[in-house]
Order: sequence, then C-alpha cells, then structure tokens
Amino acid sequence: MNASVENQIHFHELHPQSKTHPKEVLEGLKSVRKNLNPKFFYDTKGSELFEVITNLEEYYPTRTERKIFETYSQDIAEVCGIDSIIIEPGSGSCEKIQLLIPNLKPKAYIPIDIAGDFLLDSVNKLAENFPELPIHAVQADFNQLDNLPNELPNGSKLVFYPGSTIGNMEPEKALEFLIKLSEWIGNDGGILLGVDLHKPTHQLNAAYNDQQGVTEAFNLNALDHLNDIFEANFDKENFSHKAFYNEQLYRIEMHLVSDCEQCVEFEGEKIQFDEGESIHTENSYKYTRKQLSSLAADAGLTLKETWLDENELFSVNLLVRA
Ligand code: SAH
Ligand code: AVI
Repeated sequence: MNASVENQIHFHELHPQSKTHPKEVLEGLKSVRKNLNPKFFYDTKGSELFEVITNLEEYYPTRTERKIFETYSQDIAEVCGIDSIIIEPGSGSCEKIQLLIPNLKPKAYIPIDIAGDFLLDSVNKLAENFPELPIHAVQADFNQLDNLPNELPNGSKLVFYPGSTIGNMEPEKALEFLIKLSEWIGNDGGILLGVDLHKPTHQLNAAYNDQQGVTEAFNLNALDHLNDIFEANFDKENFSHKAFYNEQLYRIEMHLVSDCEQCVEFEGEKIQFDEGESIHTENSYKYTRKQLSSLAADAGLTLKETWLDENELFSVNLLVRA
C-alpha cells in the first residue's frame, strides 16, 4: 500500500477466520441434518469462484442487478440522498457500489466482509478508482457485529446490501438482521437492499447448476476451507454438489452429498457419513414482492421505493424506518 492509500484506507480486523472456534462448525456437523454456515464458502479461493459465478450465463442475479444500478443510478441517488456514509455488509469485490458512487457522492464507505484478504484487495482497487473516498474496511462476521467502528465521519447512513445476500439467511435471521440495520441507520438513513425474486423453478435450478461446474467447485471449496482453518480431513473427491429449488419453502438449497459411507475427522471428533447423506451448505431464499414488504414491515421499515429490471427477475429496494 502506498502512503496516500494508507491514509485513505483504515482496516479493522475483528473476526479472523483462522480464529473461528471449532464449536461453531461442530454443532452443525454433529446434528441430525448436517449443516454448515455459508460464510465458510468464502476464503480467497471461494471469493474468486463467486466472482466467476457472477459472470456465468446461467447466473442472472448479478448482471440483472448491475443493469438496475446502471439504469437508475441518478434516480437512486435522488431518492436515497447524497453525502451519506455507505455501509456494505458482505461487500465482496466492492464493484457494485462503484456504479453508484459518482451519483451518491458518499462521505465514506464501510465495507464489511468475512474474507479478509479478498476484502483488502478489493478496497485497494476501489481506492485507485476513487482516491478521495475515505474507506473503513471491516473484516468481520456481519452476524456477530453489533457496532460500527467508532471513528466514522458524521452523517446519515445508507446501508448498501445488494446481491440478495439477505436470501442466504433464514427468514427469521433476516428479520433480526434488518432490525439491527435499522438501528445502524437511525431515523434519517436508509437500506438499499437487493433481493432476488421468486421465479420458475427451471430458471433457478439452472442458476445454481451451471454447465461449467463453477458452482460445484464453489460448494466443494468449503471443505478445503474447513481443512485449512481446522484440524480436519475432508476429501472433496468423496462429495458431490447438489442444488435444487424447494418450491414449498421458496429457496434454493445447496448440499454436499457424501458419495460413500465415510468417517471424517474434525478437531479430534469423528463425523460419520452414510452414503447419500448430505451437509446442507446454503439456502438462497427468493422473495415475492409481497413477502418482502411484509418482512420490511415486521422489522419496522417501509419500502419507500422499488426498482426492477424489465423482466422482474430482481429487485432493488429502499427501506426506511416506518
Ligand atoms: N455484495 C457483493 C458480494 C456478494 S457475495 C455483491 O453483491 O456482488 C456475498 C459476500 O458476503 C461475500 O463476499 C462473502 O465473503 C460475504 N459474507 C458471507 N457471509 C458473511 C458473514 N457472515 N459475515 C461477513 N461477510 C459475509
Ligand atoms: C451470495 N449469495 C447471494 C449467492 C446466492 O445466489 O445465494 C451465493 C451463491 N451460491 C451459489 N451461487 C451463488
């Protein structure tokens, strides 16, 4: 980092993944229906694979949401207001915000992400493009983060939460999270929320089962990540990717299915798998517009404005306190 970028970027490392307590993972692996928090997809390799996913033909959400930002950037800035502090939970490559910065003219940008090295790379690129923008990058698990860094400039807060990352939370967790975000923004802020919409099953299934197998590699990479940060010996050759739309629950489910009966060691514990038994690695909830406005209302928020693409695949919503 050169000196000027060093002054521009403040890095706060709050929850290094290497320090994750094994208990966090063991509980899921030892339960009757084995499960893993989807945050474990995101080491540097996983974050890079996600970037490849965003460019796949089958994966419509990213390009659709980008198009909404490109089309309505001016309008979004008028409705959200300029000069705010932008906070992005799960900021990934920090690319989408760059479509809005020229109109939103933020006072500062606070990206929050679990994948620390990727976050640092991303903010370095952002700083090159916007050398005047103060950046406070926070490496943290946004579910465990109660307070924002202290030394932020004054001003109204806009939470930028695109990508339908909220869909990776159970609806009751999404509600809790929105309530926390509402505390962060106070009475004069807003939440600009990207939400993927319910649609025909074949289109959803294709988006999570791409022909090139990138989503498969992304799913399997979680096992390598576990081996890296814990004493564990998962062999990804012995697991297969499975993803399907659960129409009753309005969610894509991703699983890693054990191809055989096997025993995996994890931090001194033996985890037994039957052939065909799976680890449930992710849900990606899809919302109808009605479900979304009732989620917002339950959190004490109102949908002030919604921007859609022409095929109504994806929505960008401004939520403010009711
Ligand atoms: N906002 C970007 C990236 C979305 S991908 C976009 O819309 O394109 C989801 C991002 O959330 C990843 O970068 C991942 O590392 C991050 N993430 C997932 N779970 C997280 C958690 N619990 N805490 C912090 N970041 C998380
Ligand atoms: C980050 N998140 C919103 C993505 C999604 O679509 O649920 C993660 C992903 N999983 C598989 N493909 C992409």
